[in-house]
Amino acid sequence: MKPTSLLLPLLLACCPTEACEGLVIERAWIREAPPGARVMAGYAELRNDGASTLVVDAVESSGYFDHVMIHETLLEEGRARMVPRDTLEIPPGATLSLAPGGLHLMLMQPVSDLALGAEVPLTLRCGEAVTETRFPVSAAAP
Ligand SMILES: [Cu+2]
Repeated sequence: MKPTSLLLPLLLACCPTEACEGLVIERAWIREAPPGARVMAGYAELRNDGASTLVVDAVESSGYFDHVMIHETLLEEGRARMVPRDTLEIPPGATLSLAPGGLHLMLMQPVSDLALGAEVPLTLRCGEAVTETRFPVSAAAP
């Protein structure tokens, strides 16, 4: 057997994508929405246990949502307005809260209705690294 034919299966099997360095996701949840809702909101606490600033630059939920945006709710002249954000930055040792009334994940166009208790896989990207987690659909914060 030629060395190259030995190497190929190894290359394919090896190297799972690295996780976002130091990222710990806690208290994740997606707010329950009425059937037919075109958008849902996801919340969590993102802690950086690593030594350098974490930059989450994309969030995906393939098979569950068409796309996911990072939003921030801002209060301007007494009115709440949602503004898209490109990234979430978490300094070392810090915890960033995604919570109602502030930063949140805007989960666009659910592929199907998600019942209370459903576990939705989400992928957070930090450059080349990815962290996969599950957000339960819930009526209130855990
Ligand atoms: Cu939003």
